[in-house]
This record gives sequence, structure tokens and C-alpha cells, in this order.
Amino acid sequence: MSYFQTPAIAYEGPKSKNPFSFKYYNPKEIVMGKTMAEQCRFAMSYWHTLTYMGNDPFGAATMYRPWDQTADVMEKAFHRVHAAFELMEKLQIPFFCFHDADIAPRAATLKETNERLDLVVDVMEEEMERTGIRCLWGTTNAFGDDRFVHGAGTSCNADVFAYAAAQIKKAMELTRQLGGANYVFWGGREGYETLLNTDTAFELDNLARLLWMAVDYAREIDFRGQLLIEPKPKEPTKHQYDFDAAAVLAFLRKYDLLEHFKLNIEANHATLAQHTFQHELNLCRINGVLGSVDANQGDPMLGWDTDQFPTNLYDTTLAMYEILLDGGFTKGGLNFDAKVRRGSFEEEDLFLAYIAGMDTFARGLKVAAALLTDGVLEDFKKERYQSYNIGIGRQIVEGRVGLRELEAYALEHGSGKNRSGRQEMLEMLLNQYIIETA
Ligand code: XLS
Ligand code: NI
Ligand code: NI
Repeated sequence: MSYFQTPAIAYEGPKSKNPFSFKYYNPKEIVMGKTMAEQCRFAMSYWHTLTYMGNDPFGAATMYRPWDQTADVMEKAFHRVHAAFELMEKLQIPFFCFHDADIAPRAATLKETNERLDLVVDVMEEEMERTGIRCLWGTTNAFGDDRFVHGAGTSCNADVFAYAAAQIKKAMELTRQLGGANYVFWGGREGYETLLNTDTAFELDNLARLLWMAVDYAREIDFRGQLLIEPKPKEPTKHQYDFDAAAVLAFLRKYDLLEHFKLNIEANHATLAQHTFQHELNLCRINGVLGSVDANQGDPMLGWDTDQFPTNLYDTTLAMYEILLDGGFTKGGLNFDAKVRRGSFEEEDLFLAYIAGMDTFARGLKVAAALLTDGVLEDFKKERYQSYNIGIGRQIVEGRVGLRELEAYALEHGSGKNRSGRQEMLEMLLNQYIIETA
């Protein structure tokens, strides 16, 4: 059975006028020593792609998917698996990411829910075997159900903490079964609405307890994937504990968890925290915790997580720049945590959206590689800090002087001469590379 009329998508090059083709994503092309496919490690998000139907807070579904045309919830779940793999095959997407709740509907009891998950995961395994498509990461949805109203690991209700722990245990087992390269923690309800009723110190200690349990259990079942935390500043709670990369780093350091976790950076979450995507990636890179990426984009005029497919070339270029500087992905990848707009309700739109995202990142990769190879920005930066290679600068870096020596130096030399930062020139160079890179 086929769910999509759209034929398989192939690379046709930048001159092609066929919307159903890749203009820039050429999976086998070598960029900085690896194929584009290896550099990008694209993943489909199961939730936005298979289960999102176009609902928004003001209106009902606009998308009537062929795989959803059955009343039997389990039958629907199996159809979704086959549709997912058909889509990924046709789009040459080598990975997928999932929440437990995306792949199988919740049942009345945890036991029954787990049985349902097992049934669906078996079919996913068969499809993975057939297609060679792999799992980038799995996670649990510990935010959607009403039981998580006050949080999961940070809930004031110990029974809810236990329930969340049970869900994590199962989701990690399933991710392991599917050979997942990572396991993600996004704390959807791990935050608070008001300090009038919240003991933040206690809640954070509990969150750390839960994560330590996950570290221990991963070791116990020999789960080799990387554990990841995904920061987000707000939505659904007003104050999310994992606000941004800096907040997550401070949390991991405080609870001695730093060696066990890396970060999953989402572009739209960076925007919501009033950072650029590049800022968040940069902060992770310089701290050695750049794990994986949720590739989407927000709207600068809207204050929520619009999860749009990434089409902004400046952002993807600068993101790939940080990723390449980090040495490229090892376990991580580019997961399109992105959904088509409510008005883009036809099946073809799913293809067009993924093509847009993949092409924009592929092009960003090429431009970033050219910038790096030519040393455009790195050489400029080296030159900019060169006063630290000689004389007093060198003594500062080598720790050979203190305030007393520096005072003596300043009394004698003043503060020297500053040089231009050349921001506009660099911005124009970036334009030139975006336009001219072959
Ligand atoms: C929500 C998050 C979520 C995580 C996985 O804003 O992006 O989708 O990626 O739970
Ligand atoms: Ni995400
Ligand atoms: Ni998000």
C-alpha cells in the first residue's frame, strides 16, 4: 500500500525548476571529507509529520491524512509506521526521531500502553530492516497528559514522579531496541508558573535525581546512545528550568551530570530565549556539549514555538559553521522538529517542506565549508586577538602577571590603540559567500 502519490525525490541540481527535486542536497557529494548525507544526518520528526493535523488553539484539523482514515487506534498506528517509512524513503531521509506517545496511543493503564508500544516498535524494526533507515533519538512524552499538570520530574506529587520515571524507563528500552543514537530529555512541564507555590530548590534536586536514575539505567541496560537535554525558555510553562544552553550547563555542573549529557539545540527555542541559533550552538561547542540539533525556525514576530521548516540561509549557514568547527556530528544530526503550516494541508506540502529544509541546510553546509576552507572568519579572528601572542598579552595568557605588574605596564604604556571590528565588511563577505559559493 502506498500513502503518497509523490514520486521519490532525487537531486537535480540548482538549475532544475522541478519543485519535487533537490537543488542543493546531493547526498553523495563530498563536503569537507564526508558525504553530505553524513554531514547532515537528517531526521524526520514522527510527531509533526505523522500526527499533526493542523489544529491550532482556535481551530480544528485541516489535514486529512490517508493513514488516519480508520477508527481503530492501533490500526492507525501501524498505518503511520508504513507511511513514515515511505516518506523517509522517498525523501532519502536516513533517520527518524520519536516520542513514545507519537507511535502508539496511550491506553487506560501503563501496562497496556507498554504492550501497545511493543507491538508498534516491532513493526518499526521490520521497516528499519527493510529500508536501512535508523533512529536518531527517542524520548518520552511526559508533558501532554493531565497527570503532568505540575510537572514530571519536578512534580509536587511523588506518584507522578514515579510515573514519569516508568515512562522514561520504557522509552529508553524502546530506543535501545531500535538502536537509537541518542535519547532526549525535553522538560515540557519541568518549570513553574509562580513562586508563590513553588519550591524551586527541591524541584531542581528532584529533576537531577531523575536524570541520575536515567544515567544509571542506561548503563544497566547497556544503552550506548548519547543522553541529551533540550533547552527551551518558556512554553508550556512560564519559567522552564532548562531555559537555554547556559542554564542547562549550570544545572549539569551543579549536579555532577556534565560528563553524562550533551545538549540538543533547537533553533526556535534559541529565538524564544532571545538568542540566535548560532549563539546556542557556539556556547555548546566551546563547552564540549554540542550533541544534536532540532532544525527548524521561528518567526521573529511571534513569541511562541512556531516550528517552521528552516528556509533561512543565513541561519543554516552559521549553524553549519559551528557544527563544522565542532568537527561535525558524531551521534547527533539535524532533526526537523518542524511542521507544515496549517494552510499547507496537502500531502505534497510535506514533501515540499522537507525538500526546502534539506536544501537550505545542504546549501548552508556548502557555504560554511567554503568560509572555513578559505579561513575567511577564522583568519580574521586570529588577527583580531594577535596582541595576546606577544609581549604583555602573552604574559597574561600564560598567567605570568598579576594586577601589580599590569598596573606598572599600564602606567607606562596607556591602553594602546584599538582597531576596527569590521562588522559590515564581514557581513558583506558572508553575503558574497552565500551568493557565489559553487
Ligand atoms: C518542544 C520540543 C519537543 C522536543 C521533544 O518544543 O521541541 O518537540 O524536541 O520532546
Ligand atoms: Ni525540539
Ligand atoms: Ni520546540
